[in-house]
Amino acid sequence: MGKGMAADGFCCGVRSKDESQAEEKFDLIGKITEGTNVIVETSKAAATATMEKSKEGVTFIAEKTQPATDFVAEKTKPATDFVAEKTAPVTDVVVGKAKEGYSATMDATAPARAVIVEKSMEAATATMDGAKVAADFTAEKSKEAATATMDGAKVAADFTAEKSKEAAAATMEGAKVAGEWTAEMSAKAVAGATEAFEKLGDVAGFQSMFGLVDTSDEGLEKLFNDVDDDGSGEITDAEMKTMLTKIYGSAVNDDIITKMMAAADTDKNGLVDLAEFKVIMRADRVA
Ligand SMILES: [Ca+2]
Ligand SMILES: [Ca+2]
Repeated sequence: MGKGMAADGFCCGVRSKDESQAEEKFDLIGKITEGTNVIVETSKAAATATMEKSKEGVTFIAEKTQPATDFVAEKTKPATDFVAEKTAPVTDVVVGKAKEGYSATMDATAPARAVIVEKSMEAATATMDGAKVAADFTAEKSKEAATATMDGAKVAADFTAEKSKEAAAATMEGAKVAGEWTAEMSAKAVAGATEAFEKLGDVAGFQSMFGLVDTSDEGLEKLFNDVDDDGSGEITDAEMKTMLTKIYGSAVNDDIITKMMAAADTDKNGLVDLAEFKVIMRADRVA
């Protein structure tokens, strides 16, 4: 209780007007609750009764309609059976005809299918044959081309060999002619030198065999060394002959060599030394 209520005198054992009103309200709420409970209970009972009655109704209807349903079923069964009985042969016929149609189609198309297979085989065989012919043709042509190439190469090789042979023969011929010409010229030179030697006498002849030379010490030493092939410091008959053969291209007569050596070899030892060579090359020099 608040102080405000205390101010109204509610706490002093005396029922105030407000307190009486609150009690009335409380009673009223109790009555409402009670009424509501009655309504709920009554509704539940009514719903149960309705369910019960409906069940009874459905059962009743089912009971009453069953004979009718049976009657209808009984009456329609012959019709249904009749339909089934009548359609069964038709179904068999349809299936049979379909089977027959398939067989007939297979039979009818068998020749055509056989022809297609046969023609395919023929086409395949023809293709194989064509490819083989083409391959054989290519191989044949390749072989021919290879043979032609080989033949061409052989002809070219033969031609080259022939021309080489001809060129070699021509070269040999040319060399032979040149050799003969050179030999002829050498022979003439030797003959000329021999003739000059005979006319000039041994000393001047000796000089003429070497032609015009440098008669200084240096020039004669160089020439002497060229003739003295083995560098012994003395010239032998053989060394003299070798040098003159070099100069004239042909062997000089041995008689000339003997005369030249005898003319130069003043100490008569059979050899010509540098001093003897210088003397004879400078003696009474004929231009
Ligand atoms: Ca010598
Ligand atoms: Ca000598």
